[in-house]
Amino acid sequence: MSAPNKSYDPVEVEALKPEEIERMRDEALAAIAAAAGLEELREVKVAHTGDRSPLALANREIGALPPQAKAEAGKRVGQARGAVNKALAGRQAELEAERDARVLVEEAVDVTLPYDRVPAGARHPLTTLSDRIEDVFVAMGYEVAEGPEIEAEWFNFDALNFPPDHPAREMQDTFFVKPLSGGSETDAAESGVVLRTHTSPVQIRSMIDREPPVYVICPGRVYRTDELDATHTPVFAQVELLAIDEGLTMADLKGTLDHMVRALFGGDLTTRLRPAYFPFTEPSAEMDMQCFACRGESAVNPDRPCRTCSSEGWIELGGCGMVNPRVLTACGVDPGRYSGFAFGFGIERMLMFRHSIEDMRDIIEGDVRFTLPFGMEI
Ligand code: FA5
Repeated sequence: MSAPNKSYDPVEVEALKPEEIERMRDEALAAIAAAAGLEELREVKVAHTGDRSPLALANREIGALPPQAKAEAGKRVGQARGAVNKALAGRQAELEAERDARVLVEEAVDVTLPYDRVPAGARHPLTTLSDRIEDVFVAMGYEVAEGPEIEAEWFNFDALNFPPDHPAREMQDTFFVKPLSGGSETDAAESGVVLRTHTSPVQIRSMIDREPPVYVICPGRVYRTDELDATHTPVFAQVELLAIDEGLTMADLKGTLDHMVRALFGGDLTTRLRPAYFPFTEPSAEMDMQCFACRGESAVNPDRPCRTCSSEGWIELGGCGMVNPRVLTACGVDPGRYSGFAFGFGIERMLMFRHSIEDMRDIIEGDVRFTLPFGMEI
């Protein structure tokens, strides 16, 4: 074992001289006090307390000192490091407080300022209702079909068994776009042009475009020269339903209508058919649904009047019937093999009785105060 190095003088170790330790401490304290931000303080911390900092390096020298010198040198370095760490923590707290105060000012929100965002829109209740109706039929396997709003007279009338001079054409007051060209009224190419008065021409287009069986639902906008009033508008929306298959009967029509009103209005509501006339269906009927508000009770109980159905117990919904064989023939469908049913109604009227809307003008005027309460139904 070698003898301790008695000639070793700790005072001679440069880094451990008291004035040197003081200089390191003061340099660190000055750098800490001068750090203007938290990022800068982080760098100062690494430089003056990290493994390669002057005080850390001086600390390492202590291990090589003889025992009698270690305590004093350790105390001196320890005090210097303690002072530096304390100053660091103090400056850190100061800078954090400054940052928080600055963020509060810089990111302050003036909640009294008027907002500039465009309010979220809502779908129009007519669209929502039309989508719901489509959903009911799509769930039964029907396909959604569409057609043009500017329509050949042949599709709007002739193919639907409205003969040119027949008074039935007067049933729907028509906007004429282009009169007959003087050619044959049995040919779409030679036909006049109208704004379609109903969605029934989409029946014709669907039968011509598809091989039977055909199951389509045709929603769309239609036009009539009706005056705008509480129950009429010249532009309104209809939904048409068409089913063509082998062996379809009025019972299938009735069952389909019953299902529709139950799906849309709930419960075990029923429908009834009253004789009517449409050139394109034979037999034809007007369809009424049982009142969903009083369930028919107001008609038999004078003590329970009902505003929804005017105490009739029934609400008129639209026209329907078995597709006239002449229409099938005009579309190239063999009436000996196929039969079908059709149904059409107005969406504005359904929306009116569904939500107790008294004036149709409220629906079409586009005032958001009317549409907003219907919310953002999808
Ligand atoms: C038709 O338009 C037939 N195409 C319906 C049809 C289809 C019958 C298939 C048979 C088979 P109508 O002209 O009755 O029928 O009109 C149907 C519905 O449109 C009416 O019940 C009513 O709800 C709505 N309607 C008619 N005129 C207006 C109008 N000016 N404003 C708002 N809704 C209207």
